[in-house]
Amino acid sequence: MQLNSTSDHAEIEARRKLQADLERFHCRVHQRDDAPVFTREPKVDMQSVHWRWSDLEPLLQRLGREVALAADGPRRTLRLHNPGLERGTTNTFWASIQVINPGEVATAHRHTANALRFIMRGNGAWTNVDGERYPMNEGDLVLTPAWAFHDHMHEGEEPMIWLDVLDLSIMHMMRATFFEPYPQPEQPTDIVPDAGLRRFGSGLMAPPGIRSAPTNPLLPYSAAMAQRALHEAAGLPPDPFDDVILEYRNPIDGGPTLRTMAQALQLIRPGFEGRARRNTGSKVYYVMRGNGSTTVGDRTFDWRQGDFMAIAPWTWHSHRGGTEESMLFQVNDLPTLVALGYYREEVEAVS
Ligand code: 1HN
Repeated sequence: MQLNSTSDHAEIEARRKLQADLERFHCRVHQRDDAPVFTREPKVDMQSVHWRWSDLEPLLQRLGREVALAADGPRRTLRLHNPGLERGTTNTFWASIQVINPGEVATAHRHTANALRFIMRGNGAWTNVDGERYPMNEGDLVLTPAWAFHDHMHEGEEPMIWLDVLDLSIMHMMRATFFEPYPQPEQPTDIVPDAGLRRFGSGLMAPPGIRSAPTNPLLPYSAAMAQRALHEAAGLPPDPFDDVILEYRNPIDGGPTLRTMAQALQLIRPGFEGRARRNTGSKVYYVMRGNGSTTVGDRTFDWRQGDFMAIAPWTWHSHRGGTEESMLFQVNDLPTLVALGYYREEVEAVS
């Protein structure tokens, strides 16, 4: 900072003295050496990270063998930790990989955090969300909206893993953390099974008269449904950034599945060279199959099946196809940014 005159020094000194007098009234004035309140563009602490399946797989096997799943305790999860943050995968949400062994029950509880599960490997587990019991098979998405009771049980033969994403950092920042165990380890199942799926599962037809609901009443989005839709969309002209991409939607209002986090499924085909874009908000990708690369800032992540990537806010990123067709699952916090009026994006100019 340039100091031009003695009056500048006097003013700085006056601010310091004023501050000292203000402390006991719990007030402050800005000091010239305070960190600025505003920056022209976001200053981002979160880092963009690439996690490789070749590193994760042995760690997951160890976790499943060596770490017990206690009733009423935390889930058995490997958290994808962001080195730029104290906690979490991005600045708003946590992504972890949950391991459940045959015969185990992850006991029932609820919390204010919105959650989703995306099944990575294995078959034969069930989740019960507020009395609706849904199978969890590879590629399925199941939602657990805020404050819904949920428990999971595994009736299959082999260990299973799935991705859990929870908006925990938003919940913490809002000082809105509530948690409650269910009185029994498992919830009973509703008399009419799968009510939400029966009412809204087609996505195109629904009982008459329902125009709104406090939260998305549809909890499961099956792999078969989502992948069929994506392959239909592959017949359209490619999206310049994402090749082929569809979002999972709330069937009542067409909005995102959860209030804070959106999910999408994407195909990236060999030869695709996506344009670069940056936006406020953060994303995590899971590579379901195939290979390709994503340039993030000045780095390139060469990804393949089973890998994860986190993209930090306001960071340029673009995708490129590999040697095989790839399918990626994505979670982002755009609904939160949009709801607050903070969403921005900038796209690379066409050359
Ligand atoms: C949680 O409750 C689940 O219910 C999964 O399965 C992962 C990660 C952090 C905090 C709570 C679950 C979680 C979690």
